[in-house]
Amino acid sequence: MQKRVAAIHDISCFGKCSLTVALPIISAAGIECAGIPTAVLSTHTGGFSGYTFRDLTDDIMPVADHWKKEGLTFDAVYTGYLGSVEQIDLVCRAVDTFGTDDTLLIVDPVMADHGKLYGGFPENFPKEMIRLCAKADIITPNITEAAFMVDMPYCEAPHSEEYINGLLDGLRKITDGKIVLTGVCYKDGEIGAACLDGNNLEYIFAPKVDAMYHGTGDIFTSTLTCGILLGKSLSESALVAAKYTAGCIKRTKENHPTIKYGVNFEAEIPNLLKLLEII
Ligand code: PXL
Repeated sequence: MQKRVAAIHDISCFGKCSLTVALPIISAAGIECAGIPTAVLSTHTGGFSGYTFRDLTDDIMPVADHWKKEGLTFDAVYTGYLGSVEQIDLVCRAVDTFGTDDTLLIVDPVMADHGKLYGGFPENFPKEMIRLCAKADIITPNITEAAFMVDMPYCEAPHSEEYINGLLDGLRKITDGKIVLTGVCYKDGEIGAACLDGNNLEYIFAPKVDAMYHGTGDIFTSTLTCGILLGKSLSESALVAAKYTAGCIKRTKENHPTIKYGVNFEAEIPNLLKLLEII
């Protein structure tokens, strides 16, 4: 049977993040990707000003109720950027509505990076996001998001093992799910993730390309979702995700494009399929 994911994110009409990344990547892996758009923005919020924001909070539960009524089932729900605290609670309810015992909940608590909350998020947002993370089977916070949720300071790379363990200890108090802490960097030239599955901690690393683009977190977790649904382990999936993301960044950097326009993940899709062992 073809696997089926429900991706719950905003759709930023321009800028290659959230649904405009999750849909093509998950589809390329041969997995069906349905979507619940939580908001429609003209662009993402990083680096653009004057963007439009049409809130779709009121549509979340009617979509979930309809899916339930149709008897639709999903192998995974993958949540990303949510526009408000109210949406966090509605997404919890939506997952309870159409999710089954066999539906994996993969939560990327998208809200911050580089030590700062994204524009428009209230200060209490990380504490509210804990409720959704608590329900998750897998969470994929970056260092900033983890630090905000567990009340630890944000530290720049290179990180100490003690700092990463502190973040992981805090996150395990939040969720019984598996944890993929992204943006872990112990030495120059390498960046990756700490993957905690029960008591088993594994690290994966990929070459660190000296560049930063928007939407790369969404590319990472979309790819991780594919790996998991294709039967790979947590750390195998994270390694595929890290390598694909690094490849997208490298290709984009070589062509000198604009940071806020995102990466050329499209041209790297053949490589994604190889990493996922589809071709
Ligand atoms: O890539 C995460 C993301 C998703 N959606 C919106 C964003 C961002 C990051 O800034 O602004 C609207």
